[in-house]
Amino acid sequence: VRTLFVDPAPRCGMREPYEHLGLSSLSAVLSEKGYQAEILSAPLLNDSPRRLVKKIIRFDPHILGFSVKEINARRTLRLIKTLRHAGLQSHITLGGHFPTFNPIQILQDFPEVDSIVRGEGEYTMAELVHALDNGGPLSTVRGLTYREGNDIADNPPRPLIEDLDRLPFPSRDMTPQVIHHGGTIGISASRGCYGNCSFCSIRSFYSASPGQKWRSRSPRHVVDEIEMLASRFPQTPFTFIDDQFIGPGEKGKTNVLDTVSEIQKRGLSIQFIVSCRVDAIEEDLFASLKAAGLKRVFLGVESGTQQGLDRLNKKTSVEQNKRALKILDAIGLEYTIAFIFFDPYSTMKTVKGNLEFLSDIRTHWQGKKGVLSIEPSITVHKGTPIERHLRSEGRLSGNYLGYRYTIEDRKVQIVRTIVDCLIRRILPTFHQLRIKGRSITKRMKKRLASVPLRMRMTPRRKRCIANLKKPSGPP
Ligand code: B12
Ligand code: SF4
Repeated sequence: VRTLFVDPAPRCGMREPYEHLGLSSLSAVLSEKGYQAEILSAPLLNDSPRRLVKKIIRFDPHILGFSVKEINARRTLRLIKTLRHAGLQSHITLGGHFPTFNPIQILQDFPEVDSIVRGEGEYTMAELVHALDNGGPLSTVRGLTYREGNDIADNPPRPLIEDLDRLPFPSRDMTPQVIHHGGTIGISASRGCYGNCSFCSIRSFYSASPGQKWRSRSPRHVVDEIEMLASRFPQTPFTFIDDQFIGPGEKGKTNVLDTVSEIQKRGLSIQFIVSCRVDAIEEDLFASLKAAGLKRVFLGVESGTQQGLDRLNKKTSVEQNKRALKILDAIGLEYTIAFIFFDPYSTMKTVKGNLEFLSDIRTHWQGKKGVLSIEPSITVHKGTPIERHLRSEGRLSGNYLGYRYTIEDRKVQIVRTIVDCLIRRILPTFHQLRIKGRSITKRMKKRLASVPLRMRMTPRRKRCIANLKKPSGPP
């Protein structure tokens, strides 16, 4: 049985190339069980949908699996329709966060899709392949939602994988390509997060299956993989994709310190990047991490006002935000600050507060060590607390393929529209040009010229402007 996994995301000019560790892990498990599996990464190969269709049809897999994030959902479903029109007969299954939260709706609305793998996919996918290969029943495959005649069957959830050390190391077919394009090696030491931020779907994703929500591999197992990769791909930095590199409580800290000492004991000279919450930043801990090769920290600062942090349910304070940056500066570590400028409840006061905060800390992010990564406004994902809130307030429009909301305070809504346009459309132009460094004026003119045009023309802008013209007051 030939299985083809596809990452259908478009290439984003601002982002480093990456490997899809979810698909690499699925592919490794299938190979371990004796099945042939390959991965097609559209962002890595810079494949247009048309080229992707051609490649998939040429491959002609028995089973075709797409990894779908909400942002890529429409694109993927369009692609699948085109594949079916072109006569593709494969069993098409979807996995990842977006399908996990919307399995029934997708199967109802898109007859081209045969099944959905919910939650962690390794063992569900292996059983699905086995059942399809042997004509076995799908009703016993836990974690699977599938078509049964005209009905949709939603099997019980599969418990989370208890011992992550039992999984084979992810396949590394994509790694040489990623490195060739200047990317880092992705590695996963744990799954899940102990936070419950209102905009994030991690907690809901892992809570949909029974079992412990945060799990880590043993330090020795992680360093075994690092050692193997460091000898295969010397000099390439690693990126830990863990939601929280520092796990909860003492166990989380001990785990990290054990990993550090294992790296040092084996004399591995590596560099790595991690993500964590601001309340996990401790001087001693991060000094040890730096000694083991930590190069950059991706920090979830998110807001500059206490009101904003509370609304996002970050369970952190503005002081903790500032303290974390001070510690990283003192140790001499580089960092990227993740910051969300607007949320559905933003007021002029919180917008000003955010600006003041950014201006307060600008010595950090304007300096050599810091980079500011602004998400102009929250994207509402299915399965998040903020989605439930906005829905209960009747403030969500759109559907599971993409939600929209307006900010209550209309002045803030205007500022958001402008900032959105600046950050999503204009700034990327400069960024891309700096990276690629070619035909600067030509591309800049083209890009800037298209912005006001698009603002006037798209239906979304029209709706947005119509909303702004409505008299203010409670909606
Ligand atoms: C690393 C990462 C990235 C990297 C690399 C992405 C990648 N595809 O690997 C980069 C930086 C590029 C990235 C970008 C973005 N990301 Co991101 N990312 C992550 C992160 C932190 C880890 C992903 C990972 O490797 N997990 C570990 C592997 C083992 O798990 P997995 O990928 O979920 O795969 C498992 C299952 O989901 C399932 N599965 C997944 N795909 C498939 C497919 C099939 C066929 C099957 C059967 C099963 C299956 O089985 C896998 C094995 O168990 C996750 C958070 C998370 N914990 O997952 C966010 C996350 C996936 N990202 C998210 C978002 C929103 C984005 C961006 C939109 C951010 C932005 N504003 O630009 C972009 C989108 C880029 C794009 N166009 O696709 C959201 C998705 C939310 C949603 N509901 O769709 C997440 C969940 C973060 C969050 N806080 O909510 N991301
Ligand atoms: S701390 Fe990060 S990963 Fe955890 S819930 Fe909050 S945003 Fe999500």
